Amino acid sequence: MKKKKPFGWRGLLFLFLLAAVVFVGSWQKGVVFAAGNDNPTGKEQYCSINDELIERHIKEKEKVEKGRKTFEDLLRQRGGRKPAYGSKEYWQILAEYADPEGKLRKQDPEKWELLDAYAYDYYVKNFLPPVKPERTGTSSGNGEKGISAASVTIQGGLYNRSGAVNYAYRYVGSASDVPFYKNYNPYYHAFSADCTNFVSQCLRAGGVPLVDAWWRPWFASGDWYYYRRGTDSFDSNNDDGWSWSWVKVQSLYYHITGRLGFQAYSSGQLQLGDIVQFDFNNDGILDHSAIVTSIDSRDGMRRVSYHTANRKDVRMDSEWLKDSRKIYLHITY
Ligand SMILES: [Ca+2]
Ligand SMILES: [Ca+2]
Repeated sequence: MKKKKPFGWRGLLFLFLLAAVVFVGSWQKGVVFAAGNDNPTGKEQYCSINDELIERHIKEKEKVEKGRKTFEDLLRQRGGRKPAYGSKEYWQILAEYADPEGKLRKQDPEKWELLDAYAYDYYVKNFLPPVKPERTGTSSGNGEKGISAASVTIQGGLYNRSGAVNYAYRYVGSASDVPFYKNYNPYYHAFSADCTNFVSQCLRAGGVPLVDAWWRPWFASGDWYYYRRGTDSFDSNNDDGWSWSWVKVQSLYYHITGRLGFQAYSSGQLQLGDIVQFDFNNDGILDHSAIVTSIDSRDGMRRVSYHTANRKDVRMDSEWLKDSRKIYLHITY
Protein backbone atom coordinates (compact mmCIF):
# COMPACT_ATOMS: atom_id res chain seq x y z
CA MET A 1 0.00 0.00 0.00
CA LYS A 2 1.21 3.44 -0.88
CA LYS A 3 1.36 5.82 2.04
CA LYS A 4 0.42 9.40 1.39
CA LYS A 5 0.96 12.39 3.65
CA PRO A 6 -2.30 12.81 5.57
CA PHE A 7 -2.28 16.60 5.35
CA GLY A 8 -1.78 16.72 1.59
CA TRP A 9 -4.59 14.27 1.01
CA ARG A 10 -7.01 16.00 3.37
CA GLY A 11 -6.08 19.41 2.07
CA LEU A 12 -6.89 18.32 -1.44
CA LEU A 13 -10.18 16.78 -0.33
CA PHE A 14 -11.10 19.98 1.49
CA LEU A 15 -10.34 22.11 -1.56
CA PHE A 16 -12.34 19.75 -3.73
CA LEU A 17 -15.35 19.86 -1.38
CA LEU A 18 -15.16 23.63 -1.19
CA ALA A 19 -15.10 23.88 -4.97
CA ALA A 20 -18.02 21.45 -5.19
CA VAL A 21 -20.09 23.48 -2.71
CA VAL A 22 -19.41 26.72 -4.58
CA PHE A 23 -20.20 25.08 -7.92
CA VAL A 24 -23.40 23.44 -6.74
CA GLY A 25 -24.56 26.63 -5.04
CA SER A 26 -24.18 28.74 -8.14
CA TRP A 27 -25.58 26.03 -10.37
CA GLN A 28 -28.71 25.49 -8.31
CA LYS A 29 -29.61 29.16 -8.64
CA GLY A 30 -29.49 28.86 -12.37
CA VAL A 31 -31.54 25.70 -12.66
CA VAL A 32 -35.16 26.62 -12.29
CA PHE A 33 -37.73 24.61 -14.10
CA ALA A 34 -41.11 26.18 -14.61
CA ALA A 35 -43.88 24.57 -12.65
CA GLY A 36 -46.30 22.49 -14.67
CA ASN A 37 -50.04 23.04 -14.85
CA ASP A 38 -50.58 20.07 -12.57
CA ASN A 39 -48.68 21.74 -9.77
CA PRO A 40 -51.46 23.07 -7.53
CA THR A 41 -49.21 25.32 -5.47
CA GLY A 42 -47.99 27.20 -8.52
CA LYS A 43 -44.61 27.61 -6.86
CA GLU A 44 -41.42 27.33 -8.79
CA GLN A 45 -39.84 23.94 -8.46
CA TYR A 46 -36.18 23.76 -7.68
CA CYS A 47 -34.85 20.46 -8.88
CA SER A 48 -32.75 18.54 -6.44
CA ILE A 49 -29.05 19.11 -6.93
CA ASN A 50 -28.25 15.42 -6.92
CA ASP A 51 -30.54 14.68 -9.83
CA GLU A 52 -28.18 13.09 -12.30
CA LEU A 53 -30.78 13.01 -15.05
CA ILE A 54 -31.32 16.75 -14.90
CA GLU A 55 -27.57 17.17 -15.02
CA ARG A 56 -27.47 15.03 -18.15
CA HIS A 57 -30.30 17.10 -19.60
CA ILE A 58 -28.33 20.31 -19.01
CA LYS A 59 -25.27 18.82 -20.68
CA GLU A 60 -27.37 17.96 -23.73
CA LYS A 61 -28.69 21.52 -23.85
CA GLU A 62 -25.11 22.81 -23.81
CA LYS A 63 -24.29 20.49 -26.67
CA VAL A 64 -27.25 21.80 -28.63
CA GLU A 65 -26.02 25.37 -28.18
CA LYS A 66 -22.51 24.42 -29.30
CA GLY A 67 -24.04 22.64 -32.27
CA ARG A 68 -26.01 25.74 -33.21
CA LYS A 69 -22.85 27.83 -33.21
CA THR A 70 -21.00 25.20 -35.22
CA PHE A 71 -23.78 25.14 -37.79
CA GLU A 72 -23.80 28.93 -38.05
CA ASP A 73 -20.03 28.78 -38.72
CA LEU A 74 -20.53 26.16 -41.42
CA LEU A 75 -23.24 28.27 -43.04
CA ARG A 76 -20.87 31.25 -43.10
CA GLN A 77 -18.11 29.11 -44.63
CA ARG A 78 -20.46 27.99 -47.37
CA GLY A 79 -20.91 31.63 -48.35
CA GLY A 80 -23.79 32.95 -50.38
CA ARG A 81 -27.18 33.79 -48.99
CA LYS A 82 -27.74 32.45 -45.50
CA PRO A 83 -31.00 30.51 -45.26
CA ALA A 84 -33.42 31.74 -42.60
CA TYR A 85 -34.03 29.71 -39.46
CA GLY A 86 -37.19 27.70 -39.99
CA SER A 87 -36.92 27.68 -43.77
CA LYS A 88 -36.92 24.50 -45.82
CA GLU A 89 -33.41 25.17 -47.01
CA TYR A 90 -32.11 25.65 -43.47
CA TRP A 91 -33.35 22.19 -42.49
CA GLN A 92 -32.04 20.60 -45.69
CA ILE A 93 -28.50 21.84 -45.07
CA LEU A 94 -28.66 20.97 -41.37
CA ALA A 95 -29.91 17.45 -42.14
CA GLU A 96 -27.12 17.00 -44.67
CA TYR A 97 -24.50 17.62 -41.97
CA ALA A 98 -26.35 15.65 -39.27
CA ASP A 99 -26.93 12.54 -41.40
CA PRO A 100 -25.44 9.63 -39.39
CA GLU A 101 -24.23 8.14 -42.67
CA GLY A 102 -23.14 11.44 -44.18
CA LYS A 103 -19.72 12.91 -44.92
CA LEU A 104 -19.27 15.01 -41.79
CA ARG A 105 -19.47 12.09 -39.34
CA LYS A 106 -16.65 10.29 -41.11
CA GLN A 107 -14.52 13.43 -41.37
CA ASP A 108 -15.08 14.86 -37.92
CA PRO A 109 -17.13 12.71 -35.50
CA GLU A 110 -16.87 15.25 -32.68
CA LYS A 111 -18.19 18.10 -34.77
CA TRP A 112 -20.88 15.81 -36.15
CA GLU A 113 -22.01 14.94 -32.61
CA LEU A 114 -22.68 18.62 -31.90
CA LEU A 115 -24.58 19.06 -35.16
CA ASP A 116 -26.55 15.89 -34.45
CA ALA A 117 -27.63 17.33 -31.08
CA TYR A 118 -28.61 20.65 -32.65
CA ALA A 119 -30.39 19.04 -35.60
CA TYR A 120 -32.48 16.84 -33.33
CA ASP A 121 -33.40 19.78 -31.12
CA TYR A 122 -34.35 21.74 -34.23
CA TYR A 123 -36.36 18.83 -35.62
CA VAL A 124 -38.31 18.35 -32.39
CA LYS A 125 -39.14 22.05 -32.16
CA ASN A 126 -40.05 22.53 -35.81
CA PHE A 127 -41.48 19.22 -36.95
CA LEU A 128 -42.54 16.91 -34.12
CA PRO A 129 -45.71 17.78 -32.20
CA PRO A 130 -45.26 18.07 -28.41
CA VAL A 131 -46.19 15.01 -26.36
CA LYS A 132 -49.11 15.67 -24.07
CA PRO A 133 -49.99 13.66 -20.98
CA GLU A 134 -52.51 10.93 -21.75
CA ARG A 135 -56.24 11.65 -21.49
CA THR A 136 -57.45 12.01 -17.91
CA GLY A 137 -60.45 9.64 -17.84
CA THR A 138 -60.69 7.61 -14.65
CA SER A 139 -57.17 8.42 -13.64
CA SER A 140 -56.26 11.82 -12.29
CA GLY A 141 -53.15 13.73 -11.33
CA ASN A 142 -49.91 12.29 -12.52
CA GLY A 143 -51.41 8.98 -13.56
CA GLU A 144 -49.89 7.03 -10.68
CA LYS A 145 -53.28 5.89 -9.43
CA GLY A 146 -54.53 2.43 -10.11
CA ILE A 147 -51.19 0.75 -9.61
CA SER A 148 -51.57 -2.76 -8.37
CA ALA A 149 -49.71 -5.97 -8.83
CA ALA A 150 -53.02 -7.67 -9.59
CA SER A 151 -53.59 -5.57 -12.69
CA VAL A 152 -50.70 -7.23 -14.50
CA THR A 153 -51.99 -9.45 -17.22
CA ILE A 154 -49.77 -11.21 -19.68
CA GLN A 155 -50.70 -10.70 -23.26
CA GLY A 156 -50.01 -13.15 -26.01
CA GLY A 157 -48.33 -10.84 -28.52
CA LEU A 158 -45.22 -11.54 -30.53
CA TYR A 159 -43.12 -9.30 -28.33
CA ASN A 160 -40.87 -11.46 -26.17
CA ARG A 161 -40.99 -9.51 -22.92
CA SER A 162 -38.66 -11.72 -20.93
CA GLY A 163 -36.19 -11.60 -23.83
CA ALA A 164 -36.22 -7.80 -23.68
CA VAL A 165 -35.85 -7.72 -19.90
CA ASN A 166 -33.04 -10.28 -19.89
CA TYR A 167 -31.22 -8.21 -22.47
CA ALA A 168 -31.71 -5.08 -20.36
CA TYR A 169 -30.25 -6.81 -17.30
CA ARG A 170 -27.30 -8.12 -19.26
CA TYR A 171 -26.26 -4.77 -20.73
CA VAL A 172 -27.54 -2.11 -18.35
CA GLY A 173 -24.19 -1.78 -16.56
CA SER A 174 -23.92 0.44 -13.52
CA ALA A 175 -23.51 4.14 -12.85
CA SER A 176 -19.93 3.64 -11.65
CA ASP A 177 -18.74 1.95 -14.86
CA VAL A 178 -15.58 3.45 -16.37
CA PRO A 179 -15.83 4.00 -19.21
CA PHE A 180 -19.60 4.36 -18.95
CA TYR A 181 -20.10 1.82 -21.76
CA LYS A 182 -17.93 -0.86 -20.15
CA ASN A 183 -20.89 -3.26 -19.89
CA TYR A 184 -22.79 -2.15 -22.99
CA ASN A 185 -23.24 -4.47 -25.94
CA PRO A 186 -20.18 -3.85 -28.18
CA TYR A 187 -22.31 -4.63 -31.25
CA TYR A 188 -23.78 -1.11 -31.04
CA HIS A 189 -22.45 2.43 -31.03
CA ALA A 190 -22.05 3.78 -27.49
CA PHE A 191 -23.64 7.22 -27.25
CA SER A 192 -22.84 9.78 -24.58
CA ALA A 193 -26.63 9.97 -24.20
CA ASP A 194 -27.47 6.31 -24.70
CA CYS A 195 -30.92 5.88 -23.13
CA THR A 196 -32.98 5.48 -26.30
CA ASN A 197 -30.35 3.40 -28.09
CA PHE A 198 -30.50 1.02 -25.11
CA VAL A 199 -34.31 0.83 -25.09
CA SER A 200 -34.31 0.14 -28.83
CA GLN A 201 -31.80 -2.67 -28.36
CA CYS A 202 -34.09 -4.19 -25.70
CA LEU A 203 -37.10 -4.00 -28.05
CA ARG A 204 -35.00 -5.61 -30.77
CA ALA A 205 -33.93 -8.36 -28.34
CA GLY A 206 -37.64 -8.90 -27.70
CA GLY A 207 -38.09 -9.68 -31.38
CA VAL A 208 -39.41 -6.38 -32.73
CA PRO A 209 -38.40 -6.30 -36.41
CA LEU A 210 -36.52 -3.42 -38.00
CA VAL A 211 -38.33 -1.26 -40.51
CA ASP A 212 -36.65 0.86 -43.19
CA ALA A 213 -38.69 2.21 -46.08
CA TRP A 214 -36.58 3.51 -48.96
CA TRP A 215 -38.72 6.62 -49.39
CA ARG A 216 -38.27 7.78 -45.81
CA PRO A 217 -35.21 9.70 -44.55
CA TRP A 218 -33.37 8.57 -41.43
CA PHE A 219 -35.06 11.26 -39.32
CA ALA A 220 -38.61 10.11 -40.08
CA SER A 221 -40.30 8.39 -37.14
CA GLY A 222 -41.81 5.70 -39.36
CA ASP A 223 -38.48 3.93 -39.73
CA TRP A 224 -36.69 2.08 -36.95
CA TYR A 225 -33.35 0.47 -37.69
CA TYR A 226 -29.72 0.01 -36.76
CA TYR A 227 -27.11 -1.22 -39.24
CA ARG A 228 -23.80 -2.46 -37.99
CA ARG A 229 -20.80 -2.18 -40.32
CA GLY A 230 -17.51 -3.91 -39.65
CA THR A 231 -16.56 -5.77 -36.50
CA ASP A 232 -15.39 -2.73 -34.52
CA SER A 233 -16.54 -2.67 -30.89
CA PHE A 234 -18.99 0.08 -29.93
CA ASP A 235 -18.73 1.31 -33.52
CA SER A 236 -15.34 2.86 -32.85
CA ASN A 237 -14.94 3.32 -36.63
CA ASN A 238 -18.03 5.55 -36.71
CA ASP A 239 -19.50 3.79 -39.72
CA ASP A 240 -22.70 2.22 -38.39
CA GLY A 241 -26.04 3.64 -39.45
CA TRP A 242 -29.31 4.20 -37.60
CA SER A 243 -32.62 5.96 -37.72
CA TRP A 244 -33.43 8.71 -35.26
CA SER A 245 -36.28 6.61 -33.89
CA TRP A 246 -33.59 4.19 -32.70
CA VAL A 247 -31.56 6.76 -30.77
CA LYS A 248 -33.72 9.83 -30.10
CA VAL A 249 -36.30 9.96 -27.34
CA GLN A 250 -39.19 11.70 -29.03
CA SER A 251 -38.68 9.98 -32.37
CA LEU A 252 -39.01 6.64 -30.58
CA TYR A 253 -42.20 7.89 -28.94
CA TYR A 254 -43.76 8.57 -32.33
CA HIS A 255 -42.47 5.31 -33.69
CA ILE A 256 -43.93 3.26 -30.83
CA THR A 257 -47.31 5.00 -30.83
CA GLY A 258 -47.47 4.71 -34.61
CA ARG A 259 -46.47 1.08 -34.95
CA LEU A 260 -45.86 -0.90 -31.75
CA GLY A 261 -48.30 0.14 -29.06
CA PHE A 262 -50.13 2.98 -27.34
CA GLN A 263 -49.72 5.59 -24.66
CA ALA A 264 -51.27 4.25 -21.47
CA TYR A 265 -52.88 6.51 -18.87
CA SER A 266 -51.32 4.89 -15.84
CA SER A 267 -48.20 2.96 -14.95
CA GLY A 268 -50.52 0.20 -13.69
CA GLN A 269 -51.13 -0.72 -17.33
CA LEU A 270 -47.47 -1.38 -17.94
CA GLN A 271 -46.06 -4.87 -18.22
CA LEU A 272 -42.48 -6.04 -18.16
CA GLY A 273 -40.67 -4.88 -21.28
CA ASP A 274 -42.91 -1.82 -21.72
CA ILE A 275 -41.35 1.61 -22.09
CA VAL A 276 -41.46 4.70 -19.90
CA GLN A 277 -40.33 8.08 -21.21
CA PHE A 278 -39.73 11.19 -19.17
CA ASP A 279 -40.22 14.89 -19.71
CA PHE A 280 -38.09 16.45 -16.99
CA ASN A 281 -39.20 20.05 -17.39
CA ASN A 282 -42.77 19.49 -18.58
CA ASP A 283 -42.35 21.28 -21.91
CA GLY A 284 -43.84 18.52 -24.05
CA ILE A 285 -40.39 17.52 -25.30
CA LEU A 286 -39.36 14.11 -24.03
CA ASP A 287 -35.93 13.84 -22.44
CA HIS A 288 -35.34 10.25 -21.35
CA SER A 289 -36.26 6.63 -22.14
CA ALA A 290 -36.32 3.57 -19.88
CA ILE A 291 -37.66 0.01 -19.93
CA VAL A 292 -39.82 -1.66 -17.28
CA THR A 293 -37.68 -4.50 -15.92
CA SER A 294 -39.48 -5.46 -12.72
CA ILE A 295 -42.54 -4.83 -10.58
CA ASP A 296 -42.24 -4.21 -6.87
CA SER A 297 -44.26 -6.96 -5.18
CA ARG A 298 -45.02 -4.71 -2.18
CA ASP A 299 -47.12 -2.14 -4.03
CA GLY A 300 -47.01 -2.91 -7.74
CA MET A 301 -44.74 0.04 -8.49
CA ARG A 302 -42.98 -0.44 -11.82
CA ARG A 303 -39.21 -0.40 -11.76
CA VAL A 304 -37.24 0.70 -14.77
CA SER A 305 -33.72 0.23 -16.07
CA TYR A 306 -31.90 2.65 -18.33
CA HIS A 307 -28.62 3.98 -19.66
CA THR A 308 -27.04 7.36 -18.97
CA ALA A 309 -26.52 7.21 -16.13
CA ASN A 310 -26.79 3.42 -16.04
CA ARG A 311 -29.41 2.33 -13.55
CA LYS A 312 -31.07 -0.99 -12.86
CA ASP A 313 -34.53 -1.56 -11.37
CA VAL A 314 -35.23 1.99 -10.26
CA ARG A 315 -38.64 2.61 -8.73
CA MET A 316 -40.46 5.39 -10.54
CA ASP A 317 -40.92 7.24 -7.25
CA SER A 318 -37.16 7.25 -6.64
CA GLU A 319 -35.38 10.54 -6.20
CA TRP A 320 -34.23 10.49 -9.81
CA LEU A 321 -37.59 9.99 -11.40
CA LYS A 322 -40.35 11.09 -9.06
CA ASP A 323 -40.61 14.75 -10.07
CA SER A 324 -40.64 14.11 -13.78
CA ARG A 325 -43.65 13.89 -16.08
CA LYS A 326 -43.91 10.31 -17.27
CA ILE A 327 -45.19 8.86 -20.50
CA TYR A 328 -46.22 5.21 -20.34
CA LEU A 329 -45.92 3.20 -23.51
CA HIS A 330 -47.52 -0.21 -23.67
CA ILE A 331 -46.23 -2.45 -26.43
CA THR A 332 -48.95 -4.41 -28.18
CA TYR A 333 -46.80 -5.84 -30.96
CA1 LIG B 1 -18.87 -0.02 -37.18
CA1 LIG C 1 -38.64 18.20 -21.71
